[in-house]
Amino acid sequence: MTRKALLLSLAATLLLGAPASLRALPVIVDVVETGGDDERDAEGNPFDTIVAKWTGVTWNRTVANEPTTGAVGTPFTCGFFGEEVPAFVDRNHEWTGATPTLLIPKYLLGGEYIMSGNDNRDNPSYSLQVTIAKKSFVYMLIGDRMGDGDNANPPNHPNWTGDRSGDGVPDMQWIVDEGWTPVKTGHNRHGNPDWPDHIGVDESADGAGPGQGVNQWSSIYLKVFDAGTFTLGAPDNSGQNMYGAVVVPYPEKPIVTAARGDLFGFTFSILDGSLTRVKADTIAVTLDGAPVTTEVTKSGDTTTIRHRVTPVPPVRFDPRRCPRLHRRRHAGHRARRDADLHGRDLRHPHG
Ligand SMILES: [Ca+2]
Ligand SMILES: [Ca+2]
Ligand SMILES: [Ca+2]
Ligand SMILES: [Ca+2]
Repeated sequence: MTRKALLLSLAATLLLGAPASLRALPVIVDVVETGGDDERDAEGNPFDTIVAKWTGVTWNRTVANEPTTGAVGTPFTCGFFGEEVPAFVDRNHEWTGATPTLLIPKYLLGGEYIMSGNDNRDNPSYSLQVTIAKKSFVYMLIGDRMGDGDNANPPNHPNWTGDRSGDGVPDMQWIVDEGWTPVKTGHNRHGNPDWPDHIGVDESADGAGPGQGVNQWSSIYLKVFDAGTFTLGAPDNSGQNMYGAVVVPYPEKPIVTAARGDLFGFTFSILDGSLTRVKADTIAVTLDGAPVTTEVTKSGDTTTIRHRVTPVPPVRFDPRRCPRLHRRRHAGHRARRDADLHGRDLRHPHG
């Protein structure tokens, strides 16, 4: 089995559950803010730190040049997440690459996101009830200074016990309690694979392009939510930037998340989709055109398919099993016999 054959001739048959009907945009269908500043002007109209907005929502600027350049009363629509999109409703800060060469992680690009008021960062009872139409990856962008005041390491470093807000609870303890996990692909400005991925914040939008004008960095945390409503808790901080939230739809069909192969076999990991799933007991694999035995296990949403090639023990060379050599051996015998006869003839011309 050649390496090329191993990589190219694998065909796996995956029987999938019946797909449900596909849903169109948007993914974020509602965000209900509680405990925010929800500021109003003298006439009672929304002003400055208005309630949270999200992708697809349009509102008229209540302060000039917030969240982007424009006069009061002109409309702004929150678009999809990407380089230099505005971060907060009451600032002209932008999300950007952590450095000019460390761009916004690809898994965030094109997601839907929530713009909240930066001045809600110290509101102890703040929360967002977020309703999503489909199962999604939800990413939290949390300022590195949160909890420990130090921009040189991740939020609430090193053990998430810091309480700078002084409420007696480690800042944003709910991130830990509710099972959010840091996204660690080595995509941080420290180049440290044990620390979460990074995104930059260009405060005042005074830098043009990725990683320009960056004043702060946020680390990225992830949790998967099914369709329905989930809650984001209080920012619980004392002066650093408010968190951001990006929602990326879960793949609808299963996707291969890992594929490793060598001369001793192969392993595939397949993540279930939100609408269709792998039925682990129906998987059939052919290799070089022939069915092969696989070990299939399923843990949560991940199906793992392993195939191991039976090791072939070293074979001792046996020339009798080689027809060409066998013929040569016999030819050699004949040659030696003829020589012996000839010699015998010479030595014993009459015998
Ligand atoms: Ca820190
Ligand atoms: Ca606290
Ligand atoms: Ca800046
Ligand atoms: Ca910028």
